[in-house]
Amino acid sequence: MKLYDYPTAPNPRRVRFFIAEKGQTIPIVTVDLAQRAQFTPAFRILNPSCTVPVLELDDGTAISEVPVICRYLEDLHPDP
Ligand SMILES: N[C@@H](CCC(=O)N[C@@H](CS)C(=O)NCC(=O)O)C(=O)O
Repeated sequence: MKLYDYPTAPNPRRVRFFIAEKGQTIPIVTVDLAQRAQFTPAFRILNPSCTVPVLELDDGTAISEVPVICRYLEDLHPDP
């Protein structure tokens, strides 16, 4: 599982806070929004909306909405 992130962007920060509150660690892939990396062909395949965050599962599934990512992580790690 990987989280596509950009350090100063508010929406991925919401997911990082959620992960931290859960005491979990998820590998981060930085998508440099300042360099327009969200518009590269490879990233468009992952998320056609060209936004972060994206949670990529080990089977290649990509989740690109903050509430859905958090609900997925909550199901995986209900405690705390
Ligand atoms: N639907 C997404 C929206 C995420 C979103 O708007 N992300 C911004 C960063 S905070 C983004 O990636 N912007 C890229 C751009 O505007 O090109 C969510 O709420 O999870």
